[in-house]
Amino acid sequence: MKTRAAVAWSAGEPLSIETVDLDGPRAGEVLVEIKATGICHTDHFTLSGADPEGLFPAILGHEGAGVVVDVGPGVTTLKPGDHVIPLYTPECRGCKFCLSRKTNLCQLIRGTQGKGLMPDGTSRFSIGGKPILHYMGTSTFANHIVAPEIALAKIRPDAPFDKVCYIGCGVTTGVGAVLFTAKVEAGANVVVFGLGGIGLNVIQGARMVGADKIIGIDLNPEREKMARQFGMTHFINPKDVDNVVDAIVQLTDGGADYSFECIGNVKTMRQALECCHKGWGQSVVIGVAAAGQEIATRPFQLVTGRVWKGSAFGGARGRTDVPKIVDWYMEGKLQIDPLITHTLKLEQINEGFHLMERGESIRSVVVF
Ligand code: NAD
Ligand code: DAO
Ligand code: ZN
Repeated sequence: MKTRAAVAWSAGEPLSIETVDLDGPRAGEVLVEIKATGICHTDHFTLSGADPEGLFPAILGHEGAGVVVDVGPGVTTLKPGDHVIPLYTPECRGCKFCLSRKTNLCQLIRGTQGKGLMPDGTSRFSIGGKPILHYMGTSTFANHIVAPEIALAKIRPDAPFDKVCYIGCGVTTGVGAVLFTAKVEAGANVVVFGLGGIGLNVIQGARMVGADKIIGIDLNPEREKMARQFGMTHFINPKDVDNVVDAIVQLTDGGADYSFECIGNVKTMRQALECCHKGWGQSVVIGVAAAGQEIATRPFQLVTGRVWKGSAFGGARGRTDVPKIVDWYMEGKLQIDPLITHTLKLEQINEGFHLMERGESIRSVVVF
């Protein structure tokens, strides 16, 4: 079939709207009509050329929602008409990683997904016979995609696509890091570095679990208002204090119980660790730093009980947890609507990237 997509022909170039050939689903695969997709920082990172693993030409996008159109042989858990969210972290429930119950990083199709290919080693997208690569196994900047069954979460049919697409990355990454990775308990003091599309969701996760102080850190003063609406109790702009770590330690009577780095900057990753309480404070790295960057601290920070860990996709098991997060949104336990600051047509997708670069959007969503 033919579909429309924003194609990334090469790094650093704007996306180009093209008519693309899409082969139908093979064994274990599903054809999905994408109804809406968010534009995330990570798409920007790859398109900019800063992502060492970025491959071109490709169809980017990893934060979508849509409807199943057709299924390939052997697909048992989805049928045409089902509403789904594509998962860049699949959940096969059978690999060593899934069975460990210690991680959400399913590895069954990791090798081919990282190469921009379907599990059989080929691409379903092409233009004029030339293959176009998939991206993160999702490629939600296309109106139709083929994805493995294990990389699709079935969601309730009454959830609005233009809002719940954000659960495909940002919401789950932020809220999940609080609930599934850190397992923050009620009454804890939480610090969030970076109040963008991820950090604001960490803040609402912290509020959901009943955190006490929720301290937000951002260089952009415009972020304070929205963060307070999501549950932030204190705001620190690093420009306004001599030492951000000292300011947090003072505010929390010794340090944070939990901190989350949602920027991708190795300097703030260090601050996030060192602002944690001696003996038990945990710092979770969510931000993805540029290629070649390394983190540093004095090892004594760890010897004296602080814990440094990371979180991918909020530690969520996609097929199990994403439908629950959609339910929480539909039940009013989570806010998404105020975070969708811009809704665009596919033809306007490059404007979505510009809004992000200028710090003017939290989330832009493309509706097909
Ligand atoms: P964003 O650009 O929307 O937000 C970043 C925020 O950090 C902005 O508000 C900015 O003003 C602030 N900031 C920048 N430098 C700062 C500094 N030195 N001190 C204080 N504040 C500063 O980005 P986002 O979409 O929220 O993504 C955040 C990070 O999370 C990115 O690195 C992204 O790639 C990563 N990410 C990780 C995962 C994961 O699973 N681990 C998933 C999605 C995104
Ligand atoms: O299993 O080796 C692996 C990689 C899993 C991908 C996790 C990606 C999380 C961070 C990237 C940002 C996603 C938008
Ligand atoms: Zn698995």
